[in-house]
Parts: sequence; C-alpha cells; structure tokens
Amino acid sequence: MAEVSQEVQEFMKSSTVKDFNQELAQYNLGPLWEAIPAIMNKTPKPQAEAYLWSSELIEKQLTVAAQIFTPERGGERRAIYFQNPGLTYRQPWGWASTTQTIYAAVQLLLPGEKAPSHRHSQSALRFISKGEGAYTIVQGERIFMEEGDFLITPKNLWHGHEHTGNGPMICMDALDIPTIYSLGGTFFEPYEGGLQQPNIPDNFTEKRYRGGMVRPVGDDKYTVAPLANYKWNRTVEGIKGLMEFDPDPHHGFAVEYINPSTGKSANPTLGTRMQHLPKDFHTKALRHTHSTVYHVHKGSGYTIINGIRFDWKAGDYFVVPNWAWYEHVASQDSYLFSVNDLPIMDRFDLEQEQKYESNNGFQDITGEFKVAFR
Ligand code: GTQ
Repeated sequence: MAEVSQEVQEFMKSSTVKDFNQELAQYNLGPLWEAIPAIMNKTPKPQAEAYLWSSELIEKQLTVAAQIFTPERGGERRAIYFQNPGLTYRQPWGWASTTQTIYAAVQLLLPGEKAPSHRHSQSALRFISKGEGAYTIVQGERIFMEEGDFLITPKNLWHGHEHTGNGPMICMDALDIPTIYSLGGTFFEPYEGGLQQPNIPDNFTEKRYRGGMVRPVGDDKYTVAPLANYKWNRTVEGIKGLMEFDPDPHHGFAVEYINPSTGKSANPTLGTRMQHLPKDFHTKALRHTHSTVYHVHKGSGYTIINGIRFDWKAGDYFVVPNWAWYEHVASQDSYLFSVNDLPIMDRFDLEQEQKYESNNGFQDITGEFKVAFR
C-alpha cells in the first residue's frame, strides 16, 4: 500500500463511500461496487426496443429521397436506415443502429442509376422487395436481382449497383456495422473509377449452384459463401417441402440461408431466414440471446413482443430485441424475411433460448403499440 498524506488520512476519516465514488470519477476511475448490478445484469437487458416502421412511412421517405439525393461517390447509396429509439448511447457517432449488433436499411435504385463500387470490412446482405432489371456487381460478377431474391456481399469484396431495367428497385440491406465498429475493425475503400466493370460471366455463382442439392467439386473449402444470389423460387421450394409435414410450433415453416460450402449461415456474422406462416397460424412464444430484424415480404398479422401487440403487413419492418418474448400470428398467408445476430452469439458461445411455458406457450396481450407516423 502506498504511503498516504495527512490530507488523505483526513479524507478517509471524514468521508463516506459516496464521497469517495465522486473523488474517483475525477481521475477517470470507477467503483465496481456501484456498477456491478448495472453492468452484470442477471439476464440480457437490451437497450434496443421492440419497434415497427410501416411500409407507408418508408415509401413516403423514399419518394422524397428520390428527389433530393442521387447515389454517387461519397454518399454511395440511397439507403435510409432504421434507428432503434432505445439505442441513444450510439449518439456520439451521430446515429443509432437497428439492434445492438445489426444495421438494417431500405435502399432505392432508380432506372439508369449507378451506385459506385466500394469495399469494406463489414459483411452485407440484401433482400429484394421490389423490382427487376437491376444488378449488383460483386468482385466483377454481375448478379441480376428480382423480387424475393436474397443476396450476400461478403466482407472486403468490391461491390456496386446499376439499374438497367424499368421501375424502382427496392431492397432491404443489413450489415454488421455496429459489431465491426465496436470491435474497432472498420475499413472502407472506394473503387477508383466508379462502378467496376464485369470480368466474369453474369450470374456466375448462381449458375454454378443451380442444382441446389449438389455443389461443384472442389467447393468445400470456402469460408465465404461461393454463391451470391439465393433465388426466390428455390427458397419457396424449400418451404413447400416443409409444408408437406407439420409446422414447427415456434417457427412455422422456416428455412435459413446457408453457405453451401460449410453448411453455416450464408454470412459469417448475420443469420438470415425466410419464414412462412399460413393464415391463422400462431407460433408459440420464445426468447433468446440473439436479436432479430424482420421484413414482412407478404401477408399480414401481428407479433406480440413482451406483451405488446405490433400489427404488421407487407412492406413493414420490425425489431425483436434480444431476450424479448415474442410470438407471431398470421392473419393472411405470410412470408417474413429476417436477419439475426445468432452467428455472433454462437461464436462467443452466448446463445441461450427459453420457451414460454405458461398458457400453452402464448403470452397475454398487455398493450398495443402505436406507431408514431403511419
Ligand atoms: O449497397 O453496398 O445500406 O455498402 C450500407 C452500406 C448498403 C451497399 C447499405 C453499403 C450498402
């Protein structure tokens, strides 16, 4: 122990723990005894909140964005991202992410527009909600996108977009931006000369994987998925097969997009699923460590999140935070696309799941969510 001065000895005699806590703060030191209940909570206490953004709101804002912003070098993309109202601690960066680990956005590309190529250390994915005739060019491969397609843009690969068709192309983007940012691993590089030119055949990776159940010999070593576009028809076929049998009580008829080389998630840090809930199907409630961002591709219904009912319909986006009880109810035949951070939780061996036991697995509704701007 260090020798202490007369002054410090006086302080020790006359002061309380509270005085000392304040004293420590002056030196950028902190007392664990004050912090431990907050920083080591018994179960996950996410700052992210359950939230929903309606299709009308998104369409309105994209219409304005189309008038006032054109994708070009610097701003790069006409994308509007979902800021979770609970994640105000992100404000020092000037923005909030969608969950603590996931950035999600909606992107609009108009006929004739080009979004310049760039590469970054974040992994990206896209789900096409509208349009055809636009392509993304990933590492020299033009990949044409149609409604319902799911695409990945693995980290550090050059990618840009161009719309060579008619009508708007709208997609949901998701990236692991908050995770990479908080790990201090952010790198970004613009491609000299704008949009990269093709240097391999169009739709190369999708053609190589057309069989679905077989993979090209020698393709068993890729940590990065060797397939860029997961076509809607194939996803639907997978779901139709499941529909020959009973649905999963917690998930309905649900498939996950995988890396055909490893069998793991298509993106190493973000899990992705397509889930079909037939009309009137009601999933049993679950909670788990991972968080999820949903996009309603088709149909309508509601999700009860910690007792609050969130009504949804095609084109809406909503968040189920980690460790929140949730169950879905379909009012029409519905398809939900979703992005989660399960691969991150698994990597750190943090994933835990609980099934809601009481009331046959169904929560009571204790409140109805009101969206601020419909
Ligand atoms: O389309 O390349 O929403 O790089 C965020 C970052 C979209 C993209 C986003 C991106 C992209």
